[in-house]
Amino acid sequence: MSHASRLVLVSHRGPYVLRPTARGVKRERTIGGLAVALLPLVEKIGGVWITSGESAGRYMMPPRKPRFELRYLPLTAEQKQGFYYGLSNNALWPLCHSFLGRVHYDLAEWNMYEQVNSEFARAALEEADEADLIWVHDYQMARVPFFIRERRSLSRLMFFWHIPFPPIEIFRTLPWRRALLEGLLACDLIGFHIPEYARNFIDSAVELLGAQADGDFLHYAGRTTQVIARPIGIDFAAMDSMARLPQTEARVQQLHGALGGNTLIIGVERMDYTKGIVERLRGVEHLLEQHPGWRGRFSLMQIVTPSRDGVEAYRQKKREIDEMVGRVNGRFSDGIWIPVRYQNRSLSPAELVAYYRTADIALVTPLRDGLNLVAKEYVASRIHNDGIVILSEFAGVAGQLREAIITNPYSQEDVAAAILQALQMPKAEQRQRMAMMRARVKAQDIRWWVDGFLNYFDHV
Ligand code: GDG
Repeated sequence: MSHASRLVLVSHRGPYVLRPTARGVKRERTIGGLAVALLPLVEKIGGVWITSGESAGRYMMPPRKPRFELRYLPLTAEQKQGFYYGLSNNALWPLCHSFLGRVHYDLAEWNMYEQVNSEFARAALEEADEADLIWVHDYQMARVPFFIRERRSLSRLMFFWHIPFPPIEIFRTLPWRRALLEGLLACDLIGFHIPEYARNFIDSAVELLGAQADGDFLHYAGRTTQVIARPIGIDFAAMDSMARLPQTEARVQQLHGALGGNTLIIGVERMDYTKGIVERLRGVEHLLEQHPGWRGRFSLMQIVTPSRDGVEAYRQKKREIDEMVGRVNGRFSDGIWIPVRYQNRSLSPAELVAYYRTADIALVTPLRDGLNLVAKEYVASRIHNDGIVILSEFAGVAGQLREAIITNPYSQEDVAAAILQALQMPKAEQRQRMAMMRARVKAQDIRWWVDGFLNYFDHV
């Protein structure tokens, strides 16, 4: 990106939630893939990040060493309900993850989505001039590019879609499918994690809008948009260094002591029905049932970070997980050993890295996941080159982490077999597989990912 231009980021969630306290405003890091990935970028190159917040405001961040400006746009209660809980969480999220049974379409919610997207577009135009690069993120903001382009045709516009883009036969159920596609096609460049999602998007644009496809270019309404696949990376170097800190080492030793030599399997996710937590617990249950010899020899540490608890589907899923943990522990615990250790809270980054380092196996079995950063973070934390990743074939990251044990999360037999294979994998094989995964996660890190987008405008 040329140095004369600034970066204007637009996303529903930002890197911090600000909470007013008696002693001023307190900032809390948000949890979630997008915020974790983009913060190092904007801290490095500067610019403005527009996100939604409880009240309007602008803050230089971080306060002591300002690198970028954070601008909050407030949503009214009605907007939050219609745009966020409604259209984003109850329509687009299940639609894109191919959970058609959970989809709920409501015109009033769509209208609210349009209204909020239009407000974000206006804010972006207030921050950016024509030389600046506007980078819009994720499914809550699909109409923003359209509203920007409508008001200023010469904007430099990119989009990254963080979740899956579904096959056309699923996507076409969305009543506002044309508007959503037109929203995105107002961009110069649209990125998806993997080629399958890019292909699905291109198919939909051709079939439902009559766009002309030419390789990875789409021509529509007198404009050309490039569609690329580039899986998001993590800050490998930062994760690797954190894993090597003396404090991390001390915590790892402490955790090992508490485990008494048992194998530790770790699962970390936001509370979400797409993450396959209940199905995974069934896999563990099946294994303990079929292979009693493994009872008492391993534990699953399942961390579930609270998320979207304003949505009934999420509250219900939490109840189901609570019950399932209780059932497995009730059936198999011998009073001292418990098969599932469950934490329904979020951990500090330092604590999370210590868990990654302690765990012999990472169990990452979403029913569908745009990419999945947890698997990459686990790999980056494995500084001794050992450890095993069990990965769902429906996580976008499966194409990159090919040396993982790949499993079908819908099958308890398959998940149980994958865990069994991991429990028995010799160290030499672990090291061979892990070394290859580490090399790839390191080479395709967050900088690699970002460069693919920021360099785009240098070449056109
Ligand atoms: C979306 C897409 C795509 C979780 N619990 C804690 C914690 N986390 C952090 C993890 C990781 C992030 O949250 C979760 O990222 P994922 O990629 O696994 O999943 P989503 O939030 O659904 O993200 C996804 C991503 O966007 C990026 O494009 O990969 O497919 O769904 O970074 O570490 N972090 C801390 N404590 C926790 O308890 N500190």
